Amino acid sequence: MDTLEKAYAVAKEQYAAYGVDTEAALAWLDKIQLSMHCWQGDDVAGLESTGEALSGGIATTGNYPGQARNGDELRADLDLAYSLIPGTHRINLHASYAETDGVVVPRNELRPEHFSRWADWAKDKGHGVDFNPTFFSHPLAASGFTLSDVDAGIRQYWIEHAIACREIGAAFGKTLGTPTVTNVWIPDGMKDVPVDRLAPRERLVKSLDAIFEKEIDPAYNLDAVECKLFGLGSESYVVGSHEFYMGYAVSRGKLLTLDSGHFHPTEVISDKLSSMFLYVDEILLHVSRGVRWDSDHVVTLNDELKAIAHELVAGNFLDRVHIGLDYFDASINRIAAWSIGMRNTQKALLMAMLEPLEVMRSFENAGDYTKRLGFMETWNEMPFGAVWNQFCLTHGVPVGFDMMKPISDYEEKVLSKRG
Ligand code: RNT
Ligand code: ZN
Repeated sequence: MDTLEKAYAVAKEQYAAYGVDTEAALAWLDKIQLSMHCWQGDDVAGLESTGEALSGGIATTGNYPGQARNGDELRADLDLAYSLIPGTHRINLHASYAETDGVVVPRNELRPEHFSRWADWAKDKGHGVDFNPTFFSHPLAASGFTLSDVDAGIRQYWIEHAIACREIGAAFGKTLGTPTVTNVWIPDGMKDVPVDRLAPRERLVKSLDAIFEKEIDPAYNLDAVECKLFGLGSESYVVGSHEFYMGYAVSRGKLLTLDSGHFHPTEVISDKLSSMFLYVDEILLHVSRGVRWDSDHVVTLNDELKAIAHELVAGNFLDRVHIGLDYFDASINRIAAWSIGMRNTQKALLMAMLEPLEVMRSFENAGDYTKRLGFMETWNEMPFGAVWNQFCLTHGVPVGFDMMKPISDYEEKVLSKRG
């Protein structure tokens, strides 16, 4: 037995002493597919080749070499990232990643065939696809408004775009045999204090209702709506706030998207899950990490990530949640950024799956909060890493920092050669 195997054997016994079956936890984690966001690979640039700068109050900073410049490069980079992440996972695409061979296709005219390369690749590699209409980096979003714009023509363009995207989502879902979650996030908002907070929200409700008017089989496409507190340049007012979409999702039976970077700095989505699951069937997560004014740092294994995972497991919500990642860091190797965030999300889930909930609940239910705290704090000393390493080993992916080796090799051979 080598060191890692020995460590796992000992860890297994330590967990078993608390009634925790590590093999069952590993088998459970195996069932969880995460949706990896394509946009980390090219700094949210997209493939439309219209030369539009990133807009919508989101921004990437950094100029680390190796940004993917076309679909083939992006897919090659994604392949490497997936090879470092245990299990098979989904891909989350934006409409701006259409491949139209140099022809500029208006976004309201996008069709499934503009994504055929993605569909072929996804089918070949076994990735389910999730999708997003792109309401930014576009001249018709230059006012800072899209679905809630005062101009009916602008609203109509974006309504048609979102309708087209639901059809594309459904086509992916049908082809791949797994429903696409199509997520609507719009940047609409104001830098300074508005006079009228109501009218744009009334317009947004109407636009969304028009988008969702046609029923689509949930076996092919599921609709989600994503709120935000503020963005760069929309500091004073965001039309699609939390209350707005919470009400919309509940009243219309849509999925609610909770992005962990979209709330006040001390406000956490882990505390929202048990409330929202009482009122919506399913939730889409955008796992991210807010740092001061930025909502999109690479996901680290921090307290909030662990808390989110705990809530999903303890509340038995894993079959009602779609876990997507959403961040973009252009200051480090982008493949590492993907792998680190994905692996961390899996680690947090595994930690939660290894918790002896019965034991922990018994202290709480007895009102013994001293023992509850004592137990939870000493539980941190458990040999979690040995169980995680076992998961990596059985999936044939690198253990620990060995993950960096193939990334460094690829950086030297491929990424450093990109202009
Ligand atoms: C922006 C939202 C949104 C985007 C992606 C690119 O704040 O989080 O989800 O990050 O759609
Ligand atoms: Zn998001």
